[in-house]
Amino acid sequence: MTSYAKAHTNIALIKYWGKKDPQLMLPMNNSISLTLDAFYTETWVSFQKELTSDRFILNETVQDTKQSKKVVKFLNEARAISKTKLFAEVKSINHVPTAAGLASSASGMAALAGATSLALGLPLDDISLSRLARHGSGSATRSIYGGFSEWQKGSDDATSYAVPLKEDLSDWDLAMIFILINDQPKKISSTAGMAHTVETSIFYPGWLKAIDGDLKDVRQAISEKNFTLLGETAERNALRMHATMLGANPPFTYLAPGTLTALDIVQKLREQGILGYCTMDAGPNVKVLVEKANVKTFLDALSVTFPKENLVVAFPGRGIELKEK
Ligand code: FM0
Repeated sequence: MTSYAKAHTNIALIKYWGKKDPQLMLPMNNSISLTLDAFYTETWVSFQKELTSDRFILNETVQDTKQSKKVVKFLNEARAISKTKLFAEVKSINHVPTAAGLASSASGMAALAGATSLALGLPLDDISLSRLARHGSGSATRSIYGGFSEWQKGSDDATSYAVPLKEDLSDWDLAMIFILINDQPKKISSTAGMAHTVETSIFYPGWLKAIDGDLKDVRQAISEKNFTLLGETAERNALRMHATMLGANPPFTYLAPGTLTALDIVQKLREQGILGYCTMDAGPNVKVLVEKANVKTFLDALSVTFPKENLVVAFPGRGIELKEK
């Protein structure tokens, strides 16, 4: 029997940046994200007596030991919880440019947690799935849900998971435009980048000091459907996260010249009263939060500078789907 899961990626409006406990994957701060329909991962998992080690096949290519490391680490956690010794075959199709800062680990690890839980008979409620996904990747906790969700940092394994904030967005016409500036895998993984930042950045204490205010504003914006408050807070929070990296030693940045060009275009539109707000993750790509009615105006303005095929429009997406196949 093969178990199947499909999970969409999410983009954080309040970022997760830093671990308090790398072993348990507990974050320094809560984060809030929007799950999107455009990018997702499909994963098939089967535990088989015949296997003598785990096998990971990504986009129809067998992965070597190094490429399979995160998946095997996750499977070891799942085996420990379910007390099985069987190895698994994991097949994934990633409908996301891998490791380009488009949060493929979020959809990938959420789908892996879902399909593995189904295969091993582990609990399938949202909180259990979110907790298990956390062992794969922090951002994956939030991809269990559709719409907006918040990862509550918690204080131990049992209390660190995401909860839905607003799953049904049929009454709010939001969209996110992805500007693909570079789809090459990044040089510094988000895991390594955040660890280095927590350890060395003189701005990291400032990041933590501001987080409660940013969280409060985004929660309020979501409950009131206040687009301006949502966007302003998200952009401010993203830039603060990127500032922590500039304050690290040695300093580093994921931002590229194209990132700043995109920020500039969006800011100029805002000056004309056409509202959009930017957020960037551990990569140079920019995601612009807009209202659906303005998507075309933004695409027209951005396509003067960026190739049309590098602009992808996404809408709020659904939570994880599980199936026995
Ligand atoms: O998504 O070390 O989940 O909140 O994307 O695997 O737990 O890849 F901008 C960075 C994603 C962090 C913000 O970190 O790291 C966010 C980020 P892991 P992830």
